[in-house]
Amino acid sequence: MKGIISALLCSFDEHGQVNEKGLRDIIRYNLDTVQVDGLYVNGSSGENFLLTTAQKKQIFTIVKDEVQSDVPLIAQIGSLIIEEAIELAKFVTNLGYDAISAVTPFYYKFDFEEIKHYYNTILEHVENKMIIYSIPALTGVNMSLDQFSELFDNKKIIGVKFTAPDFYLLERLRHRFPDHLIYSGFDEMLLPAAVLNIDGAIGSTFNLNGKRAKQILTLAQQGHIMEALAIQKETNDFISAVLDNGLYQTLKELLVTQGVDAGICRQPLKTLTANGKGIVLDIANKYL
Ligand code: SI3
Repeated sequence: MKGIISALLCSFDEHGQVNEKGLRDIIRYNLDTVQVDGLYVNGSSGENFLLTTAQKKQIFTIVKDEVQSDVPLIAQIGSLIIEEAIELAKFVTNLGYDAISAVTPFYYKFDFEEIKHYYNTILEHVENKMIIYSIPALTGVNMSLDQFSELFDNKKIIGVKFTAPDFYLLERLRHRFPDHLIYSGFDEMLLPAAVLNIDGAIGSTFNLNGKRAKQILTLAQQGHIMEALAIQKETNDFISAVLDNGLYQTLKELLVTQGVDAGICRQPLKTLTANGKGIVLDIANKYL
């Protein structure tokens, strides 16, 4: 489960329903055109926190059916409702997902004991491996090196998706846990993370830009930092244009320009205006 892993986008129709054909198209684009090393399903990019339990299960099922065993699959099952997290963890484990992942519980400012209890409770109910999903900017949960270490005491917790600009902590984690899987989560900071010897990266923009991301990771691993930096610069020009126009909406519309039926986002995420779609065409012409 190393390398460049797409945080999979999902296609929704104008009623907010999963567009199965569109989702299969997005998966095929990731596997056949971008050639990513794995898929992270129902993360932020999959609009997970806007989905019903039934929709989450539908997406997990379609992805496994389309991918089979071609690349590793990680299922994000985290939920504030612990019963839902457990139900989804069992569901994807039965489907054959290679690992589960759960975002740190958020909103209520849980203390560390509560967060640890959350992970350990999920894992008591399921025979699968867990990747912690740490994204402090969105959850408000900042964990220290020692707290990661306490979580890693549970042998089923095999790694972390580290989505934070804290390279000191990232280096300390890498040094202390050489055998855990450490993924970078901010695509625009892939190179500095790669220099710290991460195992891979999980990100939204890889649905389109995964080839450049792979080059950055490989060049950094080979010590060709300046070559990697040139590709990171081009990547960041792409990412900043995407962010300025609306992240997930723009990524989906970019897929549409490539013939992929990527649909629209679920409410309350906005849909692109005609002007926004025009900007997408410019981005596509420049970077795809
Ligand atoms: O689906 C996911 O969980 C992710 O894509 C997480 C990933 O860290 C992304 N974060 C968010 C909030 O979307 C990044 O890939 C991010 O979109 C990218 O670095 C642009 O800022």
